[in-house]
Amino acid sequence: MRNLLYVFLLTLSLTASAQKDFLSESTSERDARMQWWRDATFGMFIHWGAYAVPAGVYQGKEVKGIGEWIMNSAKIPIPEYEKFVQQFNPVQFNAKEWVSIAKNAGMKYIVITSKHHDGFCIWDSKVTNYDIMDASPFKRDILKELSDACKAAGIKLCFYHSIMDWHEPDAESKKDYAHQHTPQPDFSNYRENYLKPQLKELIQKYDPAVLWFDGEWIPEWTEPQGRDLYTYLRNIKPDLIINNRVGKGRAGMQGMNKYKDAAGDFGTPEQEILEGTSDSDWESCMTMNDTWGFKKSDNNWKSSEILIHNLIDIAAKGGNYLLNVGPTAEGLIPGASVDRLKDMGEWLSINGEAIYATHSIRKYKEGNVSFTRSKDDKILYAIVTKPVTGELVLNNIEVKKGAKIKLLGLKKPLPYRVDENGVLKIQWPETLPCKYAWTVRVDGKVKA
Ligand code: H79
Repeated sequence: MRNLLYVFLLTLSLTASAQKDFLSESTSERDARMQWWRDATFGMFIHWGAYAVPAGVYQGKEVKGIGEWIMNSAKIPIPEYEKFVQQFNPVQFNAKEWVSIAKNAGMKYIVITSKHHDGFCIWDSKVTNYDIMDASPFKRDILKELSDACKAAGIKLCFYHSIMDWHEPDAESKKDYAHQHTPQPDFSNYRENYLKPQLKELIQKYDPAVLWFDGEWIPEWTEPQGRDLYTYLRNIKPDLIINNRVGKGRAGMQGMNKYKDAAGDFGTPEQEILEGTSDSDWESCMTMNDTWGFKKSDNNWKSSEILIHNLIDIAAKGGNYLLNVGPTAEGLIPGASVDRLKDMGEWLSINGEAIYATHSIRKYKEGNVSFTRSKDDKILYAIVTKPVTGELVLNNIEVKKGAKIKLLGLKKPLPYRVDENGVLKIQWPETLPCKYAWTVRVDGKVKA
């Protein structure tokens, strides 16, 4: 009897110590874990899966809405949608080329859809046959190839993973997003014996730096389940970063948490940028046109100028920018995206100092000028987003006595004066080193 009691207590303590409570870590532990992500500032989102095959068209008709939702929007039955999976054969896919497009754009991490809502898995999964090896003719492990290419290039690889799943019968939601009608879906079976094992597999095989959840709004998913999943995943990989869609904290498309202590490490504004700075970590995910997954009819591309201005606005407000590409069914990133990413990379090769590893300032903007500051607080960056004629006038800047003011990309310092009212007046150069926006580097700060 006594022995039995010992065995019982031992088991109990082992179970308790095996599951560390990562939900209540200290600020310094959290800061250390988040450091690379905060410094990175700019990442590439990739939405890629079988939806690239229809590319927005079903039965000869254009389907409204975002490309990766076509299964739901066009009410495509599972066996019909599986035909797209059977045709998914992106023979032109070249992981090294994608990674070099991201790297040359100045992006420091990639978040790709391991599985979107449609349920199709683009890695070699032992948990399901609905994956790239067993259900498609391609039979190449996309995530493995990307993982190798990212490692070689020093880019962090991360996975978007949908909690909602329109293919797994037990994942079917009461809200019936995909119109499949399983008689008695057992969501807990899906969660414990499908979702969690797949995520464990992803971590063990490819060591992702971030897991980026989505589709958490189905009523079957709860905050306690989110907390359980968060704890489960960080017990597998302690320094893993996880977005706030792991639980139920997210307040709609605005993306920040609606209650305190919600599970997850950062807020996720979608297709929008926060109004101002925040005390929480956040990342705006946005498209370059109007779809995430490739849609052949969508040519509504944002200009390079808008994309660069968004990056500046986000960096000044202390967030990250996760900018999406939707590759084709052949495996190519659309040319329009590649062109814009090249422009962003050129701009960042001159101005990156003002973007990466900088901090935000409460008064982050004055007119057309956005501010960031170096971590040691010694350098102020004033990023000018509209052409200037004559002098750049800044009302609220304190310059260190005798300091030189420089424009990033130019050798010679810029002449300036501080007038009797303390207004800083900088002579604007005739020739500029780049297009779209220009950074003035000042030894100084924004006045309190
Ligand atoms: O993967 C991309 C999209 O497919 C996915 N998120 C990005 C990153 C996406 N799914 N849905 N939407 C975007 C728009 C849907 C919003 C809604 Fe809701 C879902 C409206 C109601 C449920 C979430 C919860 C937003 C408001 C409440």
